[in-house]
Amino acid sequence: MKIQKDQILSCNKSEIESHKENFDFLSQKLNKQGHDVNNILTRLADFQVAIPSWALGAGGTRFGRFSFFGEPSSLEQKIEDIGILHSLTQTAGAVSLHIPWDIPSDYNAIKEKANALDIKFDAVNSNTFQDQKGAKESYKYGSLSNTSKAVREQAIQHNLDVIKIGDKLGSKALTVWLADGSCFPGQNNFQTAFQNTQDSLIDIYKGLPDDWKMLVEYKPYEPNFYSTVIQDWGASLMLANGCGDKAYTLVDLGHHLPNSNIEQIVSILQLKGKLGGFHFNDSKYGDDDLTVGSIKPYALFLIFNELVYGMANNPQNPDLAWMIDASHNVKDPLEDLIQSLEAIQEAYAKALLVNQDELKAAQLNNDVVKCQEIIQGAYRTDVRPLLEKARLTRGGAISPINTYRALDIRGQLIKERGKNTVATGL
Ligand code: LRH
Ligand code: MN
Ligand code: MN
Repeated sequence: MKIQKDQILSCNKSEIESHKENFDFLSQKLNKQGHDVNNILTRLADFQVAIPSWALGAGGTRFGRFSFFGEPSSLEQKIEDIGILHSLTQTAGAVSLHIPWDIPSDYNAIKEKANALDIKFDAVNSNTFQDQKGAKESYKYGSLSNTSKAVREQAIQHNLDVIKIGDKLGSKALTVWLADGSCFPGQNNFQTAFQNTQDSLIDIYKGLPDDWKMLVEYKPYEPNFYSTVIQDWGASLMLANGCGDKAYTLVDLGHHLPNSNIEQIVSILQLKGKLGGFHFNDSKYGDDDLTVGSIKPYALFLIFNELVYGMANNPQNPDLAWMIDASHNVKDPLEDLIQSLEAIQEAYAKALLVNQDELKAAQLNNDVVKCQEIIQGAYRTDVRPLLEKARLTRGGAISPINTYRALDIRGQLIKERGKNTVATGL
């Protein structure tokens, strides 16, 4: 299933008038304020976010899973779904694979398919949080941190294998997330678990190609509920530093205790040149993996404000691997991803409207009220016409959700793939 350009064009027809009106009004206003609208549009169009291969099927909880039907049941079909997202939004130009959930069977065919749809292979994710079929050792009590050398070696080898798979596809980063930890006090020796993890990561790092990055993801709890070995950015940064220059911290928005100041974490990691990747989602309580921007859009904007500052002022920090890490069980996964992509672009566009020079001057004058006016002035601007324009100039949809529904994409996928499909993943 592939959306044709003229299908999008014809859907755009009914929206073009009002888009033009709204865009002209906004761009005139922004130009008057001294913004370079064309530059903002280019930056929006250039901002591509990877879609995780595990988010294309309806997600589940441990209590149940309700299909949306027509879900992709092979990697090929997942790439096709990302192609649909990309042609509508023009911002989903990459895929992030989770191994072994999505091992390509035919590398050339997969690469050709992705290439034809203008999709790149972003970071590859290893999985040592589940036991794999036929595996000799079990990860029940941890993987890279395990007290057993044989288990650690198996987990190290898996990560090395994932690098090899990613290398064949053109990926340039390995993301390591560990479920390792303990459920009860006294179960683990914190120091031994941490040191084992460091030593294992160093062994993986040794197998990393020169032009690759290793991204170390942290998370405070779940599935372990008393302690997690890589529980926060401090632990991740220590481990990354212990490996070397090509190792970085990865921030997943849902992996923080309530009310953590994520924008400050992001800012300081960039200052130190150690922010390597980002997983977008939203949450009310924990690692809820809800649609980006659905719960705390202001927090997302504040994070983007720091990211924009860092991208402009911290050349010591590399380009980031951006990925959506959201998945749940009440929305059509493609519509959900469209909403997430929109929320990311919206927060980014608003952050680009913050006048950094004025903000710096207000900060130097300790004009606290002015600082807040500048930040919130940008946040309160309705930037959606900018997003529409950025998509439109690339042949995308003015409204991706409306077009998705008007073209009855889910209906067509069901016709093509059948009802009883199940995607691999969570
Ligand atoms: C863990 C996590 C990590 C995994 C993904 C499936 O909660 O955020 O990034 O790889 O979910
Ligand atoms: Mn994540
Ligand atoms: Mn998570």
